[in-house]
Amino acid sequence: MGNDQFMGNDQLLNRALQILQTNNRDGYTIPGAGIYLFQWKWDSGFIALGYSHFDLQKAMVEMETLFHAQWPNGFVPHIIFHSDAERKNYFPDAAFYHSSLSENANLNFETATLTQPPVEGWVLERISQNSNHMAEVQDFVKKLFPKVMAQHEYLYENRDPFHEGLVYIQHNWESGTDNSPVWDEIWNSFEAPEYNFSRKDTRIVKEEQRPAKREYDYYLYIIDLFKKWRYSDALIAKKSPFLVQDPLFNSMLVASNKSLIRLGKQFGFSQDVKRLERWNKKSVSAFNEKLFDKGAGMYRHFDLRGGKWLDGLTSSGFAPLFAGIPSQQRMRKMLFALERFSQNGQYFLTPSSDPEDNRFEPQRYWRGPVWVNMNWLIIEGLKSYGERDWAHRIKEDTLQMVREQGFFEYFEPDKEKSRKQGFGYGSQQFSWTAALVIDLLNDTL
Ligand code: 9WN
Repeated sequence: MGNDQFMGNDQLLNRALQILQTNNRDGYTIPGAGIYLFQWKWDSGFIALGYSHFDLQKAMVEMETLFHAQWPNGFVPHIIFHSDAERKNYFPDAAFYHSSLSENANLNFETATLTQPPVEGWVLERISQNSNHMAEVQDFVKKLFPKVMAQHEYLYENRDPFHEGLVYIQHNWESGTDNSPVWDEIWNSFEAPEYNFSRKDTRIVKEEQRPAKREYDYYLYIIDLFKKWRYSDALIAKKSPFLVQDPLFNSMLVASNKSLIRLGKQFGFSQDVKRLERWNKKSVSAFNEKLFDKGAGMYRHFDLRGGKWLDGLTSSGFAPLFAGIPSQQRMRKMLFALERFSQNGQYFLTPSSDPEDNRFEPQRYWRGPVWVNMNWLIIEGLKSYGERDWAHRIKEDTLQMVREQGFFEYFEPDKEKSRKQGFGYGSQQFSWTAALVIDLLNDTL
């Protein structure tokens, strides 16, 4: 850890390669030893992107394994519990999710019953680009295209009850940003019972870096409600207290739509291209109309149940940059918001939640620390707008943070503390940190 302060780029790269090798299992990659012992959906996307720079075979297998567990209705679960041996080491486990209660479940796999941001479309396109369009990779893309398309169809048909072009998430775990302060308001809107269970995560990671126990009660209770409704999307849309149009999730959908449109044209999926274009046009305009907060200069979460924005600004509100959603003018406003998140350079970009919010906690998971995957999305977004200096700044922040703190899951945002402390938070050899550092180091930016 301390040594990482002196790591040059070659050492960073070697360390990243080692981590992916260590975390690689039979056909998939665990996010982090000890704590995340199975395959996670959006992790696999970032990890496959990292592999595509040095082992295309692994990149393709990672994605194929993920889609083996896809449900017949197009839904892709966020955890695939491949290993029976590790079952006792993660909670909630497959037994708690009890996926067979759903008439749509894929009974060949033990899976969770929630999903995660739909990154797969743009991941496929980037793998294809990184392979220089090699024939074998083209075949892989053609094979996976309909599966990714089916996921988008599932989302537009089941997660958009008012046909707005924006899909909702039904659980905080679907956002990828589990204990973000934006959910607090929802937890305050209903009562969850106290669950009696033993936390597995806090055996590995300090309690103050993880969500609070009381929050877990809410996370579990919503799943229990879903079980009562046999995971019917229609009942969930009608009754569940948690129904949110999340800017990160919808940005990933739009970015993937755009990639699928380009890939679909290339590979002759013309009917699909037409549908994707229709969906996407609607999504982008609803996104800009409904989720942009002019005062804050960034995008917000919309609570479909409460009929208003959720309280709080988070790094998810910058993700639309990655999908090319804001106009140039809006993008420039977002730069001011980014600067504010850095607190005049006191913090590495991009703290996961607003440092001026009194709920900001720099060590606790999605309530303050910096995450490499969010930075990577913002860097790529800024590049696409021609904002190379900004992109460069966030890339340098990211690499500096990893050099000083190590390949952690999430990072201390305060630059001075980072230098002195020499470690980050959460899992210590985290796969997407490694995979995305590989991608960043391959970029000439
Ligand atoms: C629940 C695996 C996952 C990430 C999420 C991150 C965390 C899981 C957990 O770990 O969530 O899905 O047990 O805390 O928040 O983004 O995909 O790395």
